[in-house]
Amino acid sequence: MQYQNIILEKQERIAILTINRPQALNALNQDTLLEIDRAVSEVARDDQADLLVITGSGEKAFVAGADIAHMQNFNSIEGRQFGLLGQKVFRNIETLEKPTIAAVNGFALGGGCELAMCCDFRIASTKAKFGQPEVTLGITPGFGGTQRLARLVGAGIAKQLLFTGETIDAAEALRIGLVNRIVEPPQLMEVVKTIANRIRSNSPLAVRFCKTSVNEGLQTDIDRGMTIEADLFGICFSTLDQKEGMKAFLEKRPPQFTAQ
Ligand code: CO8
Repeated sequence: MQYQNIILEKQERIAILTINRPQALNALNQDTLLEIDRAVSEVARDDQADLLVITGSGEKAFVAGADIAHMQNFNSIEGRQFGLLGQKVFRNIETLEKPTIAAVNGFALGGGCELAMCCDFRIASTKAKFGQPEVTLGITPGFGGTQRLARLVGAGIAKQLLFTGETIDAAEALRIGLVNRIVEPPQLMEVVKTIANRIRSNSPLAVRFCKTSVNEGLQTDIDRGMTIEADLFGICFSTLDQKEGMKAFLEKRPPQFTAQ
């Protein structure tokens, strides 16, 4: 499929989606959001793609936010529609039945921080910077930022970042748990691919069930969460991956998972 604002490529069964508008620090306008959505659907259908990595092109930015020039003259209906579009696209990434990793190579502000947060986890370069500066522009986050930031780092730290609009560096993002690891810029994609390959060596079904269990469990009470976990745990025993994983362990050899 042809894209103007993003690049979708595959390296050893890892799909890499690069937001590619470096002249606007990869800011998200409507066309870019629609292309991201199409690309995510493409990855969902692609049997040769096990995992999705999202990153930004150029040395400076992951994504510097929603496109301010695009939003400047919105009325409230257009604003709501744009917010709903971004929310839908990001929710599709969050619920993709394949693991997703944000490789945050630079500024991840506003919609960029929100894009990173809808991935399963974030690995950042030491040059990355994070923030939700919307209040400095007279708006609130609109692509899930108030919801996901509070769930990820807790309500107190989320409110401080949201109310001040301050930008934090990668070390602070690591300290508050917004990112899992920081690495020197030249090593970012290599480290992300190493983690991706480690995930790929495991049962795709079991990994997918872990993702579903965490995501759905976070939206409910602990008792319902335990039921979700027990149901998925039970289903594992109807899969060939479980038979192979346990057989391989007992035979002291690496497993050959088939996602069945
Ligand atoms: N939108 C549009 N263009 C942008 C954006 C953006 N978010 N960020 C940067 N650019 C453009 C600049 O206008 C500039 O263009 P030009 O060269 O034509 O003048 C180019 O990218 C380079 O940027 P700078 O010259 O500003 O680069 P600096 O290194 O000086 O600064 C910063 C880098 C600090 C990242 C700075 O560009 C900046 O502050 N950007 C804006 C960050 C921001 O406020 N992001 C939040 C946007 S709002 C949002 O994301 C809300 C999401 C939910 C929307 C819901 C809608 C209803």
